Amino acid sequence: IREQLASTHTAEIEVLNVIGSTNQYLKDQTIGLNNAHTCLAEAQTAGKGRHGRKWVSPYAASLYLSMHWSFAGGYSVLGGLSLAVGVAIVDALNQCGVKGIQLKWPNDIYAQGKKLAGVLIEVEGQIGSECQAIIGIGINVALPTNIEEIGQPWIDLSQLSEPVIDRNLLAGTLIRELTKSLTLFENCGLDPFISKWRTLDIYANQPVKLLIGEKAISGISRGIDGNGAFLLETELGVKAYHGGEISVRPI
Ligand code: BT5
Repeated sequence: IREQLASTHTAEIEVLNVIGSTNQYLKDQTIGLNNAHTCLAEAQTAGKGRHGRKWVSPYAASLYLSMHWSFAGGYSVLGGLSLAVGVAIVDALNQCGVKGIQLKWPNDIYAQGKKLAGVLIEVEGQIGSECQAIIGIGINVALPTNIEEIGQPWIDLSQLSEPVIDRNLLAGTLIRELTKSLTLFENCGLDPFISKWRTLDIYANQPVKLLIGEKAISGISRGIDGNGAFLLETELGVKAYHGGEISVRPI
């Protein structure tokens, strides 16, 4: 099914040098963009993560990519999109020979317990019954040794594959996998991605702490439900948690 669906889209690709943020670049021009329209940059001067956090984006050291996709049905159909994108990233990395990747709910890509890549999905206002999503991905390829403070343990592909992976090959593979996965997600939702996501879950059955604003709840991670919500087991039973304001930490 994936191959058949993929044949309906051709990605238009813009390759830029230094810009503020590839997500912002597409956000500034969503009207008129076709699905799978992609931009890549060599460096970002204002690379962003979630909730105003910064994505450290030195020159020619990583992949900075954003893809536009418009979803019929509005915001309500986008639950779990970052999980489907995570699976697409792992598929692309596997095809490029990088193994041992894990996913951390809801939007992080890890290797050897350190952050390798991140996903930032931004949704623009609804136009008719459609909403415009910008799917931003940063993957560390070979960060310089004098990199500025990142604030958490990180890893890059140069530490995971020898010789270091070619960025053009990775970009091409990622664009193909994303196009397939977003087409599949648009047609079938999160369902086709769930079992694979569960096999990649870094916290499967581990004790964790959920941070919800000022509140912290401890329990055992029980993966995700069919909508992509995080499942936490406490003495009160298993409860599903949704929402971008939630972070998960190991105990
Ligand atoms: C993310 O946010 O992980 C989403 C990152 C998305 C970046 C891409 S690059 C292309 C596109 N254009 C953009 O402007 N953004 C997207 P979050 O879960 O909030 O994680 C942010 C945290 O990750 C920071 O507070 C740091 O601790 C850490 N971090 C920052 N830069 C990093 C890097 N290069 N490698 C690993 N961790 C990093």
